[in-house]
Amino acid sequence: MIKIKHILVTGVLSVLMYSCGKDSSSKEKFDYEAQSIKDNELIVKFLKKHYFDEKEGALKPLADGKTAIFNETEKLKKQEVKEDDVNYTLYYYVEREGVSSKGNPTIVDSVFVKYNGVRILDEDKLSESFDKQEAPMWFTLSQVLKNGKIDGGVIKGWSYGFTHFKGGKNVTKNSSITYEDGGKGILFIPSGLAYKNSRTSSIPENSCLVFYIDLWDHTENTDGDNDNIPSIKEDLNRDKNLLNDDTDKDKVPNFLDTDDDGDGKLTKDEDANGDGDPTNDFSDPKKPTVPDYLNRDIY
Ligand SMILES: [Ca+2]
Ligand SMILES: [Ca+2]
Ligand SMILES: [Ca+2]
Ligand SMILES: [Ca+2]
Repeated sequence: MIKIKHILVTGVLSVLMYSCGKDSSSKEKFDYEAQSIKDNELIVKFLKKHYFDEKEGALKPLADGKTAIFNETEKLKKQEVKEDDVNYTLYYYVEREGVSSKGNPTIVDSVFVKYNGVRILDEDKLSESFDKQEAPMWFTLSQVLKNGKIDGGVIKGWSYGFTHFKGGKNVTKNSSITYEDGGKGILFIPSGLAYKNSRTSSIPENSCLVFYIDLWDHTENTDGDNDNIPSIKEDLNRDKNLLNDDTDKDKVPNFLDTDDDGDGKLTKDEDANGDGDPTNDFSDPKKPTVPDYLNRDIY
């Protein structure tokens, strides 16, 4: 009798463990491509069933005499993006592009923004706000170093989305910072360019997000590691992925690495001609096209 009980217990345990194992392996095999297609269908349906109410600055269910946002072809644009071999479509609505003479931020610049984030619950409905920032705040659109570790930074939908807008005019008087005519619009972000199949405290997995955004300003040529080379120029292979450029293979990507070739001399000091720009110094006659800051033989 006791023996049979023992066998039963073991049997139950192994089933539990097996199903745990199965769960984690099915998570690894998550079909991002299928989710991307599903998300795109949902976003398109949503765009066809809503219009943008300019007075209230909000998306509303389509009503008589209104134009679905999907058909506002002058203002609604899309960007095809490839991330980890999966194709995504990001939609963005440009209510106002912005007037800043600095032009558009790059995917790695820092931006000064206000926002309100909601989720698409279904094609007919948005959630309540899950995150709202009414006073503008600075964000870097790339990953950042936090306590020596690489932090994921903002969602990819933001990195790409903000590059379609410009900041405004700084009209600050007294102490309260104010900008006029900054970029203003809406980002429609598939889950794969947001939190993917993981959840946060306020957002379930596989959520398509909608952000009402105001871009007030950005830092031109944001330099993530202060080595006098703008982050965007440390994307050596120009694939818009800054994480796969690591010249000295020290697991710190160049845009966050203060000594890119690992020769012990800081990149900002590998500036033979002293013009403050380490990208135009080529001291090695054997490697005339390799700048000193990427050449271990020169230090
Ligand atoms: Ca660097
Ligand atoms: Ca160096
Ligand atoms: Ca130089
Ligand atoms: Ca060097």
